[in-house]
Amino acid sequence: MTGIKTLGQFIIEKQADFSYAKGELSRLLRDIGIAAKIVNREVNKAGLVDILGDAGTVNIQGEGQKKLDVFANTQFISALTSGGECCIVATEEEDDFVPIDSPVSKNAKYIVCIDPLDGSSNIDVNVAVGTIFSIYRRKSVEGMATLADVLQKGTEQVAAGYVIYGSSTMLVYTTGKGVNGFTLDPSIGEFCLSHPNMKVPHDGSIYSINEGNYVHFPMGVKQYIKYAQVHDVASNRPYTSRYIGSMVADIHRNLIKGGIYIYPTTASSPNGKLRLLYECNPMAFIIEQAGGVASDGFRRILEIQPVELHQRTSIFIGSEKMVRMAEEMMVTYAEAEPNHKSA
Ligand code: P6P
Repeated sequence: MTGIKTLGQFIIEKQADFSYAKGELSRLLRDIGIAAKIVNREVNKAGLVDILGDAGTVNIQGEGQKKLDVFANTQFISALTSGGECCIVATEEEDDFVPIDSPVSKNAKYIVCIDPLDGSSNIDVNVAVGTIFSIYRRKSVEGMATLADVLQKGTEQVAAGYVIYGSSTMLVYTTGKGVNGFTLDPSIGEFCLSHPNMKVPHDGSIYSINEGNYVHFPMGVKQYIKYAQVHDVASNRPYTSRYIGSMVADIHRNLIKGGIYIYPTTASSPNGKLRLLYECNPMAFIIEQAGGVASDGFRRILEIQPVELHQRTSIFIGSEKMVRMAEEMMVTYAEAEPNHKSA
C-alpha cells in the first residue's frame, strides 16, 4: 500500500516518543480503534436492522438510552476488557465506574473515561454522532484501582481522542504531541492517516451554541452572541451560527475551519450540561494540542479538579481569539449575574 499509513503503523511509529511506554498505550489505542470500527458498522446500517430507537432504559444522567448507546457502551467495555491494558472504565452509560478484573488485566495501568456514543439524540435522524475518550495512567500502585485513580485533572491525561461517525468515519487523537486524524477506509477496514498535525485556526467566524436557551444564558454569553451578530466587515462579522446538537461534530468542524463551541449554564443545567471527565477534558486536551483553548468561561478546563464521576461543567472551546473574547465578556458581566458571589 504506497503512501497509506494506518493507525496501527502510526501508533507503533510514535511509540518511541514515550520512554515509559512499552507498548501498553499503543495496544490500548489499538483496542479503542477496533471497538470504533465495530460501532461504526452498526451506526452505518442503523435503519436496516433493529438498532435504532430507544433501549427503554435510562442512564444516570436521567437520559433515555438509545439501543446504539447501549451497544456502543458494551463494545468499548468488551474491547478494553479483552485488550488487557485498562483497569477501570468510567462511562457515561454506567452509574459507577467499571473495574476491569480479568486475567489479562492483572497489570493494567490505564484508566479510560468514555462517552461511547455522544449526540445519540441524532441517531434516529441520521445526523453525525461520536465517541469521546480520555486515557490516564493509574496513580495507585497496588490492589484494585479506585475512584481516586479516575478523578484526575485533565492535565494528567496521557491521551485523548474522538471518533466521528459522519459522512466518513474519522478517529482524531492526541498523546500530547500534536493532533492527528485518521479516516476509515471501509475497503480495507483500516483507519488511514488523512489529517496529519491538525491545527485549529487562531480565529474563526463560526459560533456553535443552542440559542434556544438564550433567556437563561449568563449575561456574558448573551453579550457574546450579540457581538457575533454585529455587522462589521473588518472582523468578519456577523459570524455564522452552526449547531448540530452533537458536540463531536460541532467541535470537529470548528477544529478544521475555526470557531467556538459554547455550552454554558442554563436553567435546566445550572452547572453546565456536558460532563468533565469524558466529554470536556478529552476535547480540551485535543483542542489545546491543536493550538486552541478551552475553559468554563473563567478557568482552564484541564485544571478543574474532578470531585465526582459524572461532574458537569460549562465549556467554551475552540479558536483562541474567539474563546478569549467570550471569556472577557464572562468576566466583565459576571458581577451582573443575580447569583454572583463576589470573590
Ligand atoms: P442540547 C449531546 O446530548 C450533547 O451531550 C452534545 O453532544 C451536544 O452538543 C449537546 O449535548 C446538545 O445539547 O441541550 O443543545 O440539545
